[in-house]
Amino acid sequence: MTRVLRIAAAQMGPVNSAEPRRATVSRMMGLLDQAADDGCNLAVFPELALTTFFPRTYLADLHKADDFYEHDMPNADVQPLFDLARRRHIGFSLGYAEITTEGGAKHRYNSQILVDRDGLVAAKYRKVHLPGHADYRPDDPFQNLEKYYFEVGDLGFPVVNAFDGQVGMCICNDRRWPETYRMMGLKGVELIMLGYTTPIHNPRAEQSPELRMFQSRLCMQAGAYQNSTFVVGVAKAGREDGVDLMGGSCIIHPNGRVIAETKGVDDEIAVADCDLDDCLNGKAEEFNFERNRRPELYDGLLASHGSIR
Ligand code: CDT
Repeated sequence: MTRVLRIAAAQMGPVNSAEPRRATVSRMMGLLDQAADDGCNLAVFPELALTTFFPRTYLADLHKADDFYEHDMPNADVQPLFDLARRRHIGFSLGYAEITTEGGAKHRYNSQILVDRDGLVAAKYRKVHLPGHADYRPDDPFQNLEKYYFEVGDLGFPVVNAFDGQVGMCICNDRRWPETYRMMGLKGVELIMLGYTTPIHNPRAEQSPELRMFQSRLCMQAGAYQNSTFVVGVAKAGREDGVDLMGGSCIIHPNGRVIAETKGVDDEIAVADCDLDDCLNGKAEEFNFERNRRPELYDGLLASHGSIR
């Protein structure tokens, strides 16, 4: 028996602030159509796919940022993408800024959803590892205000049964944390979909674009291998509102190898056939958690700040 899913990493070029939501959605529809033409069952879009990466800009009145968030999902602007998915019988995963009102208070999350082949939302994830800072730093040439614009996700790391397998999601900075993969690995994940928006320069550290790309790949490949799962990492790339974002979207096999990747920094898909049964051997042997993990010796892992003696 095989469980082959043909997956498209649907990388997007920049989404500049001036671009209307509907124009962005129509670009995504172009990518989804391409993926469907290639026989894909599933396409994965980047983090905050519908807008510019607005946490790089400070708005003192948080409510003035409301237009960057989706109040409902789907909504009138993105409904055509959902309709296309249903018509072409292809699923997708999409990152977006979510605003919701609970108990009379507004909550904002950096979210990602999985939509099935009938155009229905099958799962949702809210980003846990928010990089950057919550305070505006006027002397800093580079703001990353994710902690200002978003709360830490409150849904944990769900793994759901979908597309014939065990499927989970995470978002951008989450990919740098082994806990992200292991939380899903312990639930038997076979496919992790993640979108990212990563500047090619880090002004706070002497890092070449090559080193930053290496680190991005390193953590995704290690996460795939150590949990015997496919990982699909998808970039929003190119020069967005004056900031250069890395591309390098890729599909990674449970053996840790990259099996498909994008070449440029614009709208582009990379496609691979992913047999979810390829996860089974690693889970049964080398990374048989039941047999080979030693949780009784990992006590301190829940300590927060390097305080283990
Ligand atoms: N979006 C996001 O999480 N980006 C971070 C950038 C950190 S920039 C120094 C990332 O980990 O890629």
